[in-house]
Amino acid sequence: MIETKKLFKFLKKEKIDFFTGVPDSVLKTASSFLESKKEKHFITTNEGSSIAMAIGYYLATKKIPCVYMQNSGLGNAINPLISISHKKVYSIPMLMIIGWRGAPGIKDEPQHNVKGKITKSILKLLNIKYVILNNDKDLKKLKKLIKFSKINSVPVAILLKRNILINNNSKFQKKISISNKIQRCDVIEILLKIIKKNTKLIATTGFTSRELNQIRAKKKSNKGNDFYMVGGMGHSSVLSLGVSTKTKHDVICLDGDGSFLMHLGSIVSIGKKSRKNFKHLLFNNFSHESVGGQSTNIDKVNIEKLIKSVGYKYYFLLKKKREIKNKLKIFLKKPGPSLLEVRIKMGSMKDLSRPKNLIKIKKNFVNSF
Ligand SMILES: Cc1ncc(C[n+]2csc(CCOP(=O)(O)OP(=O)(O)O)c2C)c(N)n1
Repeated sequence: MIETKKLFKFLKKEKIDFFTGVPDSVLKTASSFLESKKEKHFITTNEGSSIAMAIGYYLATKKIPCVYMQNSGLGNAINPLISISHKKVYSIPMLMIIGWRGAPGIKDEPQHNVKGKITKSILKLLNIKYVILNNDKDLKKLKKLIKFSKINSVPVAILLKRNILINNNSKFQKKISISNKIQRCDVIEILLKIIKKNTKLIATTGFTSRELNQIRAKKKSNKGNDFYMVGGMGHSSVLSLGVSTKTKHDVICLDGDGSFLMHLGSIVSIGKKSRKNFKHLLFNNFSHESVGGQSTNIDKVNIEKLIKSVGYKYYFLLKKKREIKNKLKIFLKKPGPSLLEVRIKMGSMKDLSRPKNLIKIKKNFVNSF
């Protein structure tokens, strides 16, 4: 195990003091630590942007930036990593800290097992040297690796498994709290009761999928068919678009603000291509709650103006618990493309399970048309 503060102190000594990335539960303590370093830290909307931001930082300072991400975000990062920072293109040095979900030997979810198994191979293919940090002693290897990055002007990486980075200093364990009363599950429970029988529900990565799945397990409603985006964060809306253009039934995308922003360009496709049956329900808690509650930077965004400017017809806002049913009914009745922003507080259902048997889930969904 490595104390988070110690790692950052070490990086500072190595003159690495600019950080950008997308949060991950494995790196939760690092996020908390960085929260106080406003000037030196920026959360981008996706991992490709983090790499690009880091490249920009290097170009302007000649200093090595640090990019952090979950290994599933390597998919987003790969384009600028290959096409800009690669040794044979612009040769840009940087240090990546990668949360290693699904590392061999560690029990994890199917989507993480797939990526976890090939994470080292991906880095090898990209010619990115890495160290696996397990304890303080490994910092020596990291020192050498950073030197290699500087001398050869190339990206290098740290792989961190779950529970390696620890925090014995509770001072920087801050929780964001938003003062209103709605919880995600309150809305989902009512939604399932009032939708039409053949409605298709597509839920985003993290707690939204898990809560929808858990509420289904209680068998309180048999209306609607679900598809859970256990991975592919940020793509639930455009996947819903794909479904909605091929069915007459209502298609509701249950999105999160982090996910909504991750591939924001999708709303342009939705505005252009979607039909009346496309409904976008955005659970906005201003944070990446599923991985620790880090900010998504959506606080200054005028969501209504944004979506209307790309062709959505209606925008609704739900803030009060007593209005849930009414607002949902109006949202479902009005033709799409439309978006209902639900301001939710942090907090999820207790003992939250995860969708199991994904092939069965897919079969049920496919056969529901
Ligand atoms: C490409 C990618 N990057 C990062 C993650 C890790 N991750 C899983 S859920 C999540 C937060 C999602 O935030 P939001 O959409 O706002 O939903 P909330 O967690 O608040 O319900 C993150 C960052 C991931 N699964 N995939």
